[in-house]
Amino acid sequence: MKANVGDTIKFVAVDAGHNAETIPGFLPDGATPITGKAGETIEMPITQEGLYGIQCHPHYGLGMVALIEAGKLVNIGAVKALHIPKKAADKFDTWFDQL
Ligand SMILES: [Cu+2]
Repeated sequence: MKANVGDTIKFVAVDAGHNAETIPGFLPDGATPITGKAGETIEMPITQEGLYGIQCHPHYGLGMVALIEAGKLVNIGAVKALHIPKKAADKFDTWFDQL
């Protein structure tokens, strides 16, 4: 999804079995990582331009991820170089093609 610097993304918990947290290294320099607990609604301020990768930690390996695009893709090289589980990486690759 697209966002703008200054926005706040709200991950609304609808099930106690999931969380939302930033994937390590998958956010722009200077941005603040988030780590939601399972079943917790959490907000993430978009403070920097770039790509933000979000995982549901228990289901990361199953490909439960999200991508937020804010402004210029300043960190696309860095995030493409991350080691990401196959099913999640396949999703990101599909989304990268659509940027
Ligand atoms: Cu999950």
